[in-house]
Amino acid sequence: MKIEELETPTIRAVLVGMNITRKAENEMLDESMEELEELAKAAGAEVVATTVQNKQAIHPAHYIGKGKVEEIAEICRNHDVNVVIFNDELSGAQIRNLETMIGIDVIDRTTLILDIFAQRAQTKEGKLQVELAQLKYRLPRLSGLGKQLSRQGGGIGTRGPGEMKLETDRRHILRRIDDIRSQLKEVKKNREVQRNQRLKSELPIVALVGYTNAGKSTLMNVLLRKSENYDEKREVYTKDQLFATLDISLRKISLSNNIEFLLTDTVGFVSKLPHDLVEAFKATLEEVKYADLLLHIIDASNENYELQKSTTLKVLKELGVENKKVINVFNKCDKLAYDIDIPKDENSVFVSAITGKNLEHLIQMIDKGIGKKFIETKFLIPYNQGNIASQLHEDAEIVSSEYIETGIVLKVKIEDINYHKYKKFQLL
Ligand SMILES: Nc1nc2c(ncn2[C@@H]2O[C@H](COP(=O)(O)OP(=O)(O)OP(=O)(O)O)[C@@H](O)[C@H]2O)c(=O)[nH]1
Ligand SMILES: [Mg+2]
Repeated sequence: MKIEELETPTIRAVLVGMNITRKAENEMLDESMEELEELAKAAGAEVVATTVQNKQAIHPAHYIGKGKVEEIAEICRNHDVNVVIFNDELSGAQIRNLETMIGIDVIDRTTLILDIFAQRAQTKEGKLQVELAQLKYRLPRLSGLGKQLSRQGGGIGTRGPGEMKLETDRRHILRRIDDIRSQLKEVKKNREVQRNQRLKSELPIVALVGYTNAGKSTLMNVLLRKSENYDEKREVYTKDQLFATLDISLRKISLSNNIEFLLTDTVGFVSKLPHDLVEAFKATLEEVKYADLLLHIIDASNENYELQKSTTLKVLKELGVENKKVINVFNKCDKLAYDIDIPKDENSVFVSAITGKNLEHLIQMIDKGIGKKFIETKFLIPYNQGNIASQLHEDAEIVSSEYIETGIVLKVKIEDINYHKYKKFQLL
């Protein structure tokens, strides 16, 4: 027997969903509950039971009806359950009431997702971002979290940096939030320096985006293996679990026929991704903003792939990058019972990162996507960079110019290869 098995007590969970009638999104409740189960597993819990209540409206004090609460309390008593996980966000008061009525810990979907992120964060930046999101989520719920705050580690929802500090007062938390924000500002500065160096390299940037577990990191490794500068140590972590990747990674890919680009791998998305988390990860995800091309990886073998696809598009919109050029990469086609050809739509391709099917075709599409083309965009050139402005006049066709306080705004038509030189001046 492995020691970890002795040390890690199993967390046994009951999942609770709410089907509020006449709400369009409830058509997706089944998918959402299945996903909640995956999330619970990803946090290390074993799901004992799942229950859904159909109701016209939520109960303000305990979210679900009293009868349902009693039913859940009974299941928990009979099956040694130690946490009840709700599919929707709960208020502090609702959590407190439910915990009193059921007698064990109650958490919501957001707390669960934040918990997974707290477990997975590796880098200093990732840890700070997750802690910030956790604190911001807990702050308005403090009055309801008396029980959770007095706990130390252990179960879901109590992990994560800063747990000890949460036992002190609200002011302390606010101070900690300020402190994290300023630390993140520093990290951001460093990131900008690195980014400017990268932009100078003039290589186009391709970003992998998509739902968690779609195969983004696997695809990155496959492209790395085809790359001339392949080094096993540069491979990224992949696993059949939600949120395997939390930290951004960037790799140079050099393929035959002079196809060269920088590839970034990012955190995956999930439906109802907590707003605080998206906010907290915006800095990391900013890399996506600077991408020339997005590869939207979709797990074609997942029966909910349409929902997953639209969720990703929603998050991209929230990040303000919905207008980027995108290739829809339908991955895992080896798992499909039927054989799919490349769709007629010229921006889509079916691939398998595992068998290598259609990868050459994808590479051709990437090449085309990052190849020579004209871009219409706006640059803001500060007044003290007159040489840049005059160089730009040579490299691009100036459509219009406008003088503002911080510099000159030039609307230009510029060839792709020249565009990279000025990208850091782009007005986003
Ligand atoms: N059968 C099959 N499995 C795949 C394919 N691509 C990826 N996988 C598997 O899918 C799982 C998830 O792959 P990852 O590359 O970690 O997925 P990801 O999109 O990076 O996920 P997150 O980092 O969690 O957002 C792994 O177990 C992979 O082996 C594929 O083409 N076919
Ligand atoms: Mg990944």
